[in-house]
Amino acid sequence: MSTHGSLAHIGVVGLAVMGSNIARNLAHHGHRVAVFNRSHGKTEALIADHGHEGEFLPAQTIDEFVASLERPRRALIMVQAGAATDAVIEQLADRMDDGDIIIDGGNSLYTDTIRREKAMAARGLHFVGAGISGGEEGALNGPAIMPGGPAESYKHVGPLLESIAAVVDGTPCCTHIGPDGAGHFVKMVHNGIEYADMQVIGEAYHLLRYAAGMEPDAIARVFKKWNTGDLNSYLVEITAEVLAQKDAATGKPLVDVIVDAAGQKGTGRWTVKAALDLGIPVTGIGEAVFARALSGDLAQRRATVGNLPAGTLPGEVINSDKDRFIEDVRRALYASKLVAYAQGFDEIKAGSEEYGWNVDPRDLATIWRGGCIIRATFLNRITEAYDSDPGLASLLLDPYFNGEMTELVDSWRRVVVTATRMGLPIPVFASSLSYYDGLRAERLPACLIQGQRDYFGAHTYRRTDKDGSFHTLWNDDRREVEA
Ligand code: NBP
Repeated sequence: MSTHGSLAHIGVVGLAVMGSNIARNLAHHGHRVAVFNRSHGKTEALIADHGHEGEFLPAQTIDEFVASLERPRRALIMVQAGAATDAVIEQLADRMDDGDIIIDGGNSLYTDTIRREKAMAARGLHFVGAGISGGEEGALNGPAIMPGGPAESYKHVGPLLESIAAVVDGTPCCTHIGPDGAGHFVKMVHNGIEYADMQVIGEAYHLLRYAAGMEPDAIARVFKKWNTGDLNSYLVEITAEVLAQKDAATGKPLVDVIVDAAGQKGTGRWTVKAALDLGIPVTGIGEAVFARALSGDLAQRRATVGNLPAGTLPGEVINSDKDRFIEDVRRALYASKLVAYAQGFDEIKAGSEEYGWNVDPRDLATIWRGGCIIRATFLNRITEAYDSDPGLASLLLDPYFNGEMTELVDSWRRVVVTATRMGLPIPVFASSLSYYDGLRAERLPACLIQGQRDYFGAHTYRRTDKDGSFHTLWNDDRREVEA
């Protein structure tokens, strides 16, 4: 029921799919929620369809909306990221007072959040950039929430946000991540990991389909089984559902009638751009973003399919030991996924150091266990890993994951060899294995690259046997001089 006369605990601006579901979620948890949308029709639709679910205060104007909030005012923005978010922030800030709190729950770029937080702080307002994951279903029934911003404001928004978040083992999937852009940065990397996770699942499917010759129904059963073990996760669970789905119009597996060109909205790309700036190799996420780009260029693919030589190496016959191949693929998937998470956590660590956020990796593994798209049982293991060694140089060095790798690596290599011989694309399986071997390698060809750089650009190099920087006089008598 709408309640007039009392002030709202929190307000939501932007009532498209995410905002209206978050507003309903808040109302379901006993909060009185002011609601406002630029075009009033969405506000009317929310109240008409769901007004009975709790206490809503619908506003026709932004003035009415701000006036309906108790102090300190808390306004959650759920509008399109970018210019729309800036416009709404300005409208709110113009009407708010010292100590009021603006929460941006959209998928904003963390650098925008840093800028906005600074601008709002200068006006005496608190600004909380909160990453929210879980799509529309999560928004309604319990998302994972990653709020950044001043610790002080978390006292006012934390309990509210925690009350609507998913809960795992009694712990809400929401915690204060760090100052200014920390929450949106972490949400961005979460989405990047999601890209890699989806791609490795896709590669596993592709191998079972085109190397082992299995039908989608049978592969669905394999994923269902995998979901009962180490790979237990939301994404593996829905993969089994999607693969088992039949197209009503043709009777074919639905996956066979879906165009194989993947879309993207940008958070994966942002993760890779930020990683490039920070100098962190997120090869799994990068290859996943590029794999979507390759799939999406249908014109180029039309020109190339069938027109590039595959080579003449005989493929392998999987039929003889299909069960072993399936298990090898499962292990390759698990290993590549571990690498993607290890790289994502490396990026968060680097971002945290660069911006002075002090992000605790244990918090992330804990709050990603529920609500969000990458929720997975193995996140408990990541929490344990950082619990026993908060300064872990790489997740892969944690004794548990290290032990897992011992089990996985032979299968992983076999799968990469098989796929490569058969000409099947496995960008994340293969690049993750190369990354892993790069980490293990005693010597890398970077020594030669330093030599080349010194040759053409006098960039100098360091020696293995003494301190200092050196340069070889390549165009003279090739003596080495100290730089
Ligand atoms: P959209 O991202 O589709 O945005 C639509 C909303 O933005 C509408 O309420 C629209 O108002 C409002 N809006 C726009 Br567009 N320009 C505006 C402006 N200049 N001033 C005021 N309002 C404006 O909505 P969504 O899919 O619900 O997502 C909301 C946020 O949550 C986004 O930042 C999104 O990236 C993020 N997110 C989405 C998901 C998901 O699964 N969809 C998941 C996680 C996060 P109108 O009705 O008047 O046009």
